[in-house]
Parts: sequence; structure tokens; C-alpha cells
Amino acid sequence: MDTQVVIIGGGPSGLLLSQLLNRAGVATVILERGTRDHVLSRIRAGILEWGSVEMLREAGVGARMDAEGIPHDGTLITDADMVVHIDFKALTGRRVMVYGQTEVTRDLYAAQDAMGTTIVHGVGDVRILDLDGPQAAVEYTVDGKPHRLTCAYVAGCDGFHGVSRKTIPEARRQEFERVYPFGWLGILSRTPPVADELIYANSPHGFALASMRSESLVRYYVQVPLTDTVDDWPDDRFWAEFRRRIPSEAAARLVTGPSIEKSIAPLRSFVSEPLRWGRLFLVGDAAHIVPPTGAKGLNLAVSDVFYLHGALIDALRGNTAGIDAYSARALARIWKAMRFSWQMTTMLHRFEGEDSFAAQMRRATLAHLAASEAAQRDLAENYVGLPY
Ligand code: FAS
Ligand code: PHB
Repeated sequence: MDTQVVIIGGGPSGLLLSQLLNRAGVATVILERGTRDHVLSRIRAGILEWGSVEMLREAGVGARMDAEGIPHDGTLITDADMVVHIDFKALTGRRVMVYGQTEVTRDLYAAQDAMGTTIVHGVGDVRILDLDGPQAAVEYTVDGKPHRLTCAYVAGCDGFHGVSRKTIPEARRQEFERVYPFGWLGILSRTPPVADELIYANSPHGFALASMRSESLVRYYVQVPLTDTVDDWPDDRFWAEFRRRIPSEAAARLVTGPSIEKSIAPLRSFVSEPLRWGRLFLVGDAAHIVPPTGAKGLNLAVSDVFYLHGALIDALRGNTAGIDAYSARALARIWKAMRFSWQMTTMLHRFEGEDSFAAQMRRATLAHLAASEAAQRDLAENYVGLPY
């Protein structure tokens, strides 16, 4: 065998899995389609569940996160000028960490380089073979030149558009999907955050999210129709729309500035079952996608890695119980996060053409949340992260 585990995809899933396996003495090779700069240029998640924080520390990549990350003990959920504070700490005893996925990925690349792990960038034509044989094989090209690796196991960490999920025969895959009729237009701006905590804002004009990366770098979003492009949203239009969707008390404090990044992400809920096909295991976005409203995407990838890394270490020592249980075990947590992300999205977004009853149901949900500690605890338990 050329190596023990071939990992397809050099995003957070693949890098974290490789780092944890390497620390346990397992040899890996990572095959990444993009350049490292391209991977690090993508602006994505911003919130880490505390379970993810602990996993990154266990992987030996927590130092910069602990130095630069911002722990948050709560969040604000608003409906026009009604403001509900969800106090994670009081309701669950736990918190979350504000630390961007880009920085997590940067820290993991640095750790993997220090480990001397082979990370091949610019791969193409990846094919995953011999999954039911005594060893698997992965074929790929670099600059048109063919390569082949044999290994004990393959981890499909190649995201929603990767090849791993599609390697499982379509007739053996069961896919579940909900595509939402809107997207999120996100900007980065070197301005101070409009509030100390995140604001998830429902308004008659649509959803907005006030997030951050530091005390001087904000990440703000507004819900936009899927037909919109970034060109439809010059900064002035973004700021005017964002200002009228957040509570007026926060809007009065808003500091605007030029966007240094602007992109539109579509929203979907998606799960593909099973997560295993012989010697292939799906991880993270390769297997599931959540709308970012619940801040679960990256965190689900981390819990998949938690389950799979231990299972692979055991399997390489002869105990296959973990890999046999991986799909069912990971899916149990995935579906709970899928539900929470769908519920947060349904509660906080204005659906085109929704009737007055639907709008009232959203407002009543938020009014109940404002009045019920039990409802707040349910939201808090899911947001800080359900147990692994
Ligand atoms: P990734 O998609 O991050 O990484 C997969 C890697 O595989 C990529 O580097 C890709 O280049 C590579 N790859 C693909 N095909 C390949 C092939 N054939 N061969 C080799 N390599 C291949 N989550 C949140 O919690 N909050 C957010 O605000 C948020 N915003 C998002 C915005 C966008 C536009 C997207 C797409 C996702 C967002 N997410 C968000 C979810 C995101 O953070 C994912 O959950 C996270 O990136 C999952 O990590 P991976 O599973 O590693 O997948
Ligand atoms: C972000 O900071 O990018 C972010 C935070 C919370 C979310 C989604 C995105 O739910």
C-alpha cells in the first residue's frame, strides 16, 4: 500500500481528519483540486461550537484560535424591534467561539505542513476504485500526468461538488433535499461590529445577520432573491437594506465602510445516505449541506471527523466496529442539526409570496421564544452544539 488513508479534499474536513490521524501515527495523503490560495480565499463559516473548539485543541491547532478567537455567551434573535437575548451560558452552561473557517483552515494547513504530510494541490480526474477489495485505489492527474495511490481506506472530504458521493452508485444512495428560494449576500468590512453578540434579524423586508470576525472586521449578510447577483448590490444598497432589517437601536450604532469581500451563497438542506461504501467514507459537505442560519455546516464536518478518525484508527488496528457503525452514528447527529438549521431558516426568512398567515406564524414563533425559557433553552442547546 502506498499509504493508509487517502483523503480527497483539502478543506477543513480533510485537513482536520488528516491531522488527527497523523497524530495517532496513521499515514495519509490529501488530494486537493484547488490551489492553497484558492482554498484560503473562500469566506465561509464564522461560529465554532465548543465541541469543535475542543477538537481543534485536541488536534494541536487551538493556539491561535484561543489567542484571537472571541468566546460568545449568547446571541440576539430579533423581529423588527422585538429583541430576544438567548443566554447560552445561563441556559446550557456552554458557549461558542467566533473564529472564521478561513483561519481554522490556515491553522490546519500550517500544522499539516509541520507534520510533513503529503498534500497534492491541483489534482484532476480523481477516480476512486477497488472499494470492495483488500485495498482501495485512487487515480488522479496533476498537470495531465496520471498518478495512482493504493490505500486501506478513502475519506471523501471533497464537498458538495466533489466526486466521492457520486462514487456510491446512484441506486444505492438515498438523497434528501430542500432548496430554499433565496440566498445570502455576505460582505466583509473593516468596521466595528454593530453589537457585542450576533444578531439574527427577521424583518418584513427579509432576513439579516450581523456577525463578525474580530472587533474590527464584520461579516454581515442579507437575504436576497436567487435571481440577484453581486453586481445588483453596490455597497450603498447593501448598507441601506442591512440597516432597515436590524433593530432600530442597533441601526443607530451601525458604522458602514467599503466591502472587502462580497458574495452570494445559495441555501439548501441536503443529506445523502449512507456515508459509507466499502472502503470509502463521506465526511462534511460531501455528505450533507445545511443552510448557514444555524451555524452548523462547519461544525457538522467536525463531528463527522470526530466519529471517523477514531473508527479508522481502530480499523487499522483490526477492530472494524467503529467503521461499521460510522454512517448510522454520524447520521443520527446530522439529522438533528439538519432539523435545527431548517427550523431557524423557516423561522427567520421571509418566503416570496408567503401569505399573511405564514408571516403571523413566524412572528408568533418569535413571540413564544421571547416569552418561554424552555423555547430559549431548546434553541440554545442546538446552537452551542448537541453532544457527540
Ligand atoms: P469544503 O467544500 O470546505 O472543502 C472541500 C474541498 O474539496 C475543497 O477545498 C474543494 O476544492 C475540494 N474538492 C472538491 N472536489 C474535489 C475533487 N474532485 N478532487 C479533489 N478535491 C476536491 N457554514 C457555516 O457554518 N456558516 C456559514 O456562514 C457558511 N457559509 C458558507 C458559504 C458557502 C458559499 C459555502 C459553499 C458553504 C458555507 N458554509 C457555512 C458551510 C461550509 O463552512 C462547510 O460546512 C465547510 O466548508 C465544510 O467543509 P468541508 O466538508 O471540508 O467541505
Ligand atoms: C458567519 O460569521 O459567517 C456566520 C455566523 C453565524 C451563522 C452563519 C454565518 O449562522
